[in-house]
Amino acid sequence: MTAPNRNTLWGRAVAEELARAGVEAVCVCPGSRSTPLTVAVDAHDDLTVYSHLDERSAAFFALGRGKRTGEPTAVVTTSGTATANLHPAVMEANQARVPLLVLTADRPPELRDSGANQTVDQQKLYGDAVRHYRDLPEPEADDRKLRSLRASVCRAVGETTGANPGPVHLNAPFRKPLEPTDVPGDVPEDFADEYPLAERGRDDAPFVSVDHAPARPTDATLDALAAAAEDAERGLLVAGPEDDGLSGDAASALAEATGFPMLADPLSDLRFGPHVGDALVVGGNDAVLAADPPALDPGPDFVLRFGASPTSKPLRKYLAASDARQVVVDPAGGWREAEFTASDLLAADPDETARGIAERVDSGRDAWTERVLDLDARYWRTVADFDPDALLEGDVARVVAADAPDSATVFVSNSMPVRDVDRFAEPRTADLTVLGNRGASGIDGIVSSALGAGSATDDPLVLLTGDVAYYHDSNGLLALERCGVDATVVLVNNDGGGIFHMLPIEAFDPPFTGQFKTPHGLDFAPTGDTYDLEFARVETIEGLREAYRQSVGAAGTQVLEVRTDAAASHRERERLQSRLADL
Ligand SMILES: Cc1ncc(C[n+]2csc(CCOP(=O)(O)OP(=O)(O)O)c2C)c(N)n1
Ligand SMILES: [Mg+2]
Repeated sequence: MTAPNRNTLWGRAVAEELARAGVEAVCVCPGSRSTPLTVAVDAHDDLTVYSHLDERSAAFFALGRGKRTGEPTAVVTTSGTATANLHPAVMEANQARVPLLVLTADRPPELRDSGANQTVDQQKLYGDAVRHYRDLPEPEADDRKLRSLRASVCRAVGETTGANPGPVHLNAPFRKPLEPTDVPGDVPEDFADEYPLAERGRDDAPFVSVDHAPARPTDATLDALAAAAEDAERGLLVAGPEDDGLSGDAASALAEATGFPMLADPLSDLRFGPHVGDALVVGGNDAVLAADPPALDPGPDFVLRFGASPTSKPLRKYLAASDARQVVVDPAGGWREAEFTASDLLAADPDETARGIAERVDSGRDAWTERVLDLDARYWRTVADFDPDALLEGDVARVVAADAPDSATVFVSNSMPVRDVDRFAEPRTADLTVLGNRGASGIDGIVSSALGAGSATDDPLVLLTGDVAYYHDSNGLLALERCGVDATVVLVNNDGGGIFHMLPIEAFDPPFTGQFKTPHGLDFAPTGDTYDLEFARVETIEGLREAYRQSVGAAGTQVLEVRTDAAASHRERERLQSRLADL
């Protein structure tokens, strides 16, 4: 059956190619100009539509889903300022390399820069933050144009994945009528018979199948790296934040062959999982490496690095101060090394590289390995014995990671939560997928990103967040009901930005309290009624443990608020730090 008008034909082709190219979900925001796209994705059997009212939340929800699945989620918006609300998530997707496909509807070209309503300049709106941009042609029932449209959508989906995944922007102009109303003659009666490929595409396959083969390191490169690893006296692996980087199995093979311990960032996807133990995973970088005198001295003479720049500043500084040879393995050949200390960049698939080295090396554990593992064991014993009088922020992070069920998806907000997970979350063999927005480290969109990740898994979903981040994206809580996600939200409420106590500005008050710490005195309990969730306040570590245990096993969403004292929590972190001198 031929479409009632060109816009319907166009929207349907977009939806078909999205689904055939592997997109499973589309976040749709209400608006008129995007009607042809909205009607088409809503009607498509293979696309799950998540309806969002706030575009910023929609884009972060899609981002979170992309982080969890490694596949792009699409976002559809109307024209105008709606499109700019996607920008923070696009930036994060760019820098954290998360697949994301943005479809913005636009007014027809002659109305651009004319003063027409809800018309803004959407051309290349996100600049260099997207892997690919295309202004689609105006819809028309035309063989070549429709083939070009189908190819453009497949190309766009393809550009979101591969060695350098990220966001892609398609801008789609439409003129009225936008609804599936009959426009006689707009699509010729015989169009489907004349041009079946343009009209229907390839039925069960995308119009263009895009396949990105991983970049394999050459034998010569692997031989050289293996020789360097064999020669090293104190080798170290560093795994930075990466959603889809080195796998646990490849990390284990590398550790087995080289005996190198691995400093695993909490967001590396290697701090937790069945490989821990085999892969010689150590953690607590934020505390251990900041110890004075240094706990690991002399340091490594050879470092193999995977993932982005580590969250832990002490780890970054430690690497910067080292004169070891440092090889960064980056599948996209990107530059994510802001200490400017790497000596080699290898643009190759991390798993291929790790396995290739492992096959060529047989040196195994030595005294250096045992020293690092022993230090790690003593560090975690110190953390376990550390018993502050009050329930403080580090304890919350410890409970969230230690008591998370096997398996679980744990989204960790920026600011102190991710740092506390680094410092207080001991490596475990439980299958925890720990995610965060560390590409641009915004405290915006955290709730939505977490719920988007939760929408893509049957795992229990946990969000560990600060109060400012919770407030910032409280709009995102609407997705609990609208998108059918359950979560356990552990809300660390220290009445403002506790992180700023760590900065020298703390000593300058004013403006410290009013402009940096920003206590707000907000009572978050009413978000329980507003968003139909259970809100509970916990006061003790036992209370937190019990409420957490119940929540992760229960249906519905529970917010567990822990009120903490930011300054006291910092003093406790320092007290832990001072004990490390004795390790
Ligand atoms: C969108 C955005 N705005 C501002 C900042 C700067 N910033 C970093 S941490 C922070 C405070 C976060 O407070 P909260 O979520 O309560 O965490 P806490 O510092 O208390 O651990 C702010 C405003 C940012 N990273 N992102
Ligand atoms: Mg706070």
